[in-house]
Amino acid sequence: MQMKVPRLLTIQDVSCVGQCSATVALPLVSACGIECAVLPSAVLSNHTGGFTAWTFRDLTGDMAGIEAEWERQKLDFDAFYTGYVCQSQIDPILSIMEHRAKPGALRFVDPAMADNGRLYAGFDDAFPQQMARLCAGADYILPNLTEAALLLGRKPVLEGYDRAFIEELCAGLHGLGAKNVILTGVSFEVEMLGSAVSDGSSVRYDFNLREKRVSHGTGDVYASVFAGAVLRGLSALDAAALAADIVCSSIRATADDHWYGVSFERALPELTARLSKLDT
Ligand code: PXL
Repeated sequence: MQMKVPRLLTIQDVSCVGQCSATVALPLVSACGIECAVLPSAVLSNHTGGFTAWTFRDLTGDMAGIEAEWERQKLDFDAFYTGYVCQSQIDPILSIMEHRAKPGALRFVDPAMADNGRLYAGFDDAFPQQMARLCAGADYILPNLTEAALLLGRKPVLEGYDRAFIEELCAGLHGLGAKNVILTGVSFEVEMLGSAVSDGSSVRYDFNLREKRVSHGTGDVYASVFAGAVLRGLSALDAAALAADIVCSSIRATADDHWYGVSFERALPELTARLSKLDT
C-alpha cells in the first residue's frame, strides 16, 4: 500500500505574472513530493517589486466562506505555509490554521513584507506587528534581515554586523513565540551569503558563494523548497542548505535580460534528483 502524500496549504498571493508567491510555491512544493493546496490572499496582475503598476484584489472577504466549506467537508491539512498576505488577514488565517490542522500539523511562516530595509509597497508601518502574531505560533519562520528587524520593532541593519548581533536577532524572534528561526540574507564576508538556522538552543549557519546578480522572488523559492524538504524529513539545516542551492541554481539558470523573477523551472530536475536520494 502507498503511504499518503502530506497535504500542505499555502496562503499567499497569486501574482499572475512575476514568478513569485503561489506560482512559485505550487510547482516547488509539488516537486518536493508534497501535495500543495492554495488559498490565494490576493490576485495581482503582477508583483509590486519592480513593475511600475499593478491591479490588486484583496481576497480577505472569501476566507471565512472557504474555511466554512472546508469545515463542512472535513478538509484539513498536514502543514501550512504562509507568504505574502494582506493586512486584514491575520485573524482569518490564524482561524484556518487552528481549525483545519491535522494533529501535529506544521506551520511555516515566511513574513514576506519587506526587503532592503523597506516594507513592500502597500504595507503600512503597523503591519509588522500584525505579522508578528502569525510568527508567534509558527514552527518555522523565514524572515530576511529587514523583516526580522521590523518584526521586533527595530531599525533594519543590513551590513557591518557580527555573529553576536545575528544570534541576538534570532533570540528576539524566538521571543515572539517562533520555534525555529531561519534568518536569510546573512553575510559576514562579502563573497558569501547564507542563513542562520536557530532552534532556540543553538544557531548554525549555511553559506553559499554569493551569486553576482540580485534577483526578485528568491525568498519565495527558498521558503517553498525549505517547507517541502522539511516535510520530506530533512532537518532544518539540511532543508536550508538545499533551498539555498536551488536558489543559486535558479539564479544561474536565468537569462541576463529576465528581470522580474528567477527561472526556477530549470532547477526542478536538480531538486527532484536531490530529494529522490532520500527514497533509496
Ligand atoms: O516575493 C515577494 C512578493 C510576493 N508577492 C507580491 C510581491 C512580492 C514582492 O515584491 O509584490 C505581490
